[in-house]
Amino acid sequence: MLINIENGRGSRLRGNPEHPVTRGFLCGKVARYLEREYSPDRLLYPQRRVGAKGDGRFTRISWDEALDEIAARLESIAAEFGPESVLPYSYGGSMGYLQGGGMDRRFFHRLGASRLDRTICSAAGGAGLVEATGYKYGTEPEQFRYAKLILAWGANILGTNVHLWPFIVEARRNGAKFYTIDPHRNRTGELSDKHFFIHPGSDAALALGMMHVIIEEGLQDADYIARYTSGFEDLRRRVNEYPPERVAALTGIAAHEIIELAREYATVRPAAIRLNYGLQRSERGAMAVRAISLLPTLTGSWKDVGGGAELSTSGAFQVNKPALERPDLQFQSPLGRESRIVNMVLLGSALNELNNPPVKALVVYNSNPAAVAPDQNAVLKGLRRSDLFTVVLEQFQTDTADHADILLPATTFLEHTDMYFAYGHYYLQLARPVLPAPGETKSNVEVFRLLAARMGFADPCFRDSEDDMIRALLASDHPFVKGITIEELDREHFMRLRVARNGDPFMPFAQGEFGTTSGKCEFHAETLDYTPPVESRHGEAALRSRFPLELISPKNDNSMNSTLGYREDVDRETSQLKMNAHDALSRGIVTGDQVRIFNSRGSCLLVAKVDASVAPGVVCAPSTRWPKQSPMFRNVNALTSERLTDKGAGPTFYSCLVQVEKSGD
Ligand SMILES: Nc1nc2c(c(=O)[nH]1)N[C@H]1C(S)=C(S)[C@@H](COP(=O)(O)OP(=O)(O)OC[C@H]3O[C@@H](n4cnc5c(=O)[nH]c(N)nc54)[C@H](O)[C@@H]3O)O[C@H]1N2
Ligand SMILES: Nc1nc2c(c(=O)[nH]1)N[C@H]1C(S)=C(S)[C@@H](COP(=O)(O)OP(=O)(O)OC[C@H]3O[C@@H](n4cnc5c(=O)[nH]c(N)nc54)[C@H](O)[C@@H]3O)O[C@H]1N2
Ligand SMILES: [Mo]
Repeated sequence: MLINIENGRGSRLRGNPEHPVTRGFLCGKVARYLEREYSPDRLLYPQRRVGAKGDGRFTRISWDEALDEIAARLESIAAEFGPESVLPYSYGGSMGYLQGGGMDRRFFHRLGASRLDRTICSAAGGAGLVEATGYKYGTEPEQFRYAKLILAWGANILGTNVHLWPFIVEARRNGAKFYTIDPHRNRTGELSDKHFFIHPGSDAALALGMMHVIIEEGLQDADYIARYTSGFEDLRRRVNEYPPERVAALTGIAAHEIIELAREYATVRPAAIRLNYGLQRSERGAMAVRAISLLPTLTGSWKDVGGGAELSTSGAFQVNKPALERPDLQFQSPLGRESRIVNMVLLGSALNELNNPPVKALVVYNSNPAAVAPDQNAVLKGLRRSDLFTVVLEQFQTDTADHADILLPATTFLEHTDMYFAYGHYYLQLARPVLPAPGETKSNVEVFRLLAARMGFADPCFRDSEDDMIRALLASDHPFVKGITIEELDREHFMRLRVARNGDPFMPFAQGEFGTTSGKCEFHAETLDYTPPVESRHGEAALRSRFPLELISPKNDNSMNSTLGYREDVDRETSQLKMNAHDALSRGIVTGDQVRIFNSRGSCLLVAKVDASVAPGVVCAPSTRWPKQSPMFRNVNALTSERLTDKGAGPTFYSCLVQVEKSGD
């Protein structure tokens, strides 16, 4: 992006017109980022908590006091309980390699702290995609313009991936049809040629049903299958078990629509699928992604420019992560071995139940677990433990920050150096600071560098500059990255990974080359199947009878997870519960009513919006609100569970049964 600076102050942010994917415009939320940059609510000084945990009362201290105290506490906790009693917690605040996973990793590895399994976003889908293709990448966004049929499958393109939208507009101008498959008919669905209301968590069944039709009607690409796949006959037998009538009952999509969709998908060329992470936040999330990702293999669509499928591109960023993160430092820690791994989705249990050793210190940066982690009541209970020492590095005073013992002020991406990967395109990017860091804010890299010095960590890597770290990352022999230099990145700012020759489209599986030992896509039909989520309309009967509604809490168009939760307009949007008239009427609820939404794990208050954007039986809460903006200090994650996905150990935010009632106050 580009910034205009007047008298040392940023006055305008714009997209860079030369960028081949973002092409000169910003999404609505980042276009307003300067409001955040200069917000009076920015955290500017280190602080120590004075009130109770959660109250949010703090007093200003100096950096020396803050760092001395953190170093002393971490040292004494590690000495008494073992270093694994220290848990780092970080995720999506920054997509930068350095601020998101650089000096921090080195620091915690050398300390011997528990390692965090960062599963909260994409782990299930990643596992499913790798099972299907062997890699975590697919069709380039730029090639969608050549498609004649585009399926947005659990992908709110206008809301969460708006830079793909102009390519879809271009395709449609050239006659392409655009369909959405989603339990929520959002803005993207409203603009589609056809919307399929699918029952949450049933996507694998739909994909298997489409395969059934494709194979029964002989619409598969026999040549592609013969050359580049194995196990087709088993697949044929397996999908035989998924006739349209059965799939209709499982998905809520009529049998004739399933048949037409399958025929159209197999015969209109090129056909591109944009699946996104929405559909893998369910108990069968990995299977859903796996089954959908097999569709372009079955039809040979990977051969077409403008065909194939895109879930993520992140697997192409084959930089030298070990050189950045230095996992080898674990062997220099007092532990002298690899430390235990804690799944970030299970933070509630980790804080309340983990033993040998218990979690005694928590260091949070780039994340707001009090808002975004499931089973919020357990998370908050853990964060309120009086024997837990919590450090939070933040830009704003989130709910998590309110629970810190020491709260440290963080810089924004406009104020620090970083190199960025992406999961929606193939450009590696470098950005230098353009604005001065306000107050006493420091970058994550700097904070962990200072802490390492305080704790006497001698390895020279703790004195690395940002540029040293970037050079370490770029020292990769992988053909996608090899030869890209920091000097070139400084000049160009964004560089396409070397996934294809200049000007050529990246066609990862046009000639097979799947990430398996044989290079063939292995269907492995014996493990391909569908069972409904426990928390769904076809799930556990006892649960369903008490909590009959399926709750999904997808991204809000104007939010960035919980990052912008202090904005009034964002708070209004994320305090809604969308309900179908059928479910509202039977509960005496009309638009504007305050409703209580509850299950056995907890409850929260929202404002009903009765419309036709969801089908009967489904409720939808655009997320993620700051809990403290609500009168009950809870958001929808008070309802979501720690149950993990079928593969990848990811969260099941969208497999969540609830009941809704009109609330008294
Ligand atoms: N505006 C905005 N943009 C964002 C974010 C944000 O918070 N706001 N967050 C960023 C992040 S961290 C991520 S991971 C991406 C996510 O990007 P997306 O995956 O596109 O976003 P989601 O809203 O999570 O889910 C996409 C769609 O899946 C639907 N969905 C839910 N359950 C199911 C299901 O069982 N089956 C099907 N077929 N669809 C289902 C939802 O209703 C939603 O419309 O967006 C990124 N971009
Ligand atoms: N119910 C429900 N829950 C969800 C989801 C959902 O769809 N529904 N989505 C899930 C998904 S996909 C994701 S990715 C997670 C996201 O959860 P998180 O990774 O926690 O992301 P955010 O909520 O955006 O919070 C990031 C925080 O990092 C801070 N930050 C930004 N840059 C920096 C920096 O450079 N340094 C420091 N120290 N801090 C910084 C921001 O101020 C912000 O408060 O939420 C998950 N939770
Ligand atoms: Mo995410």
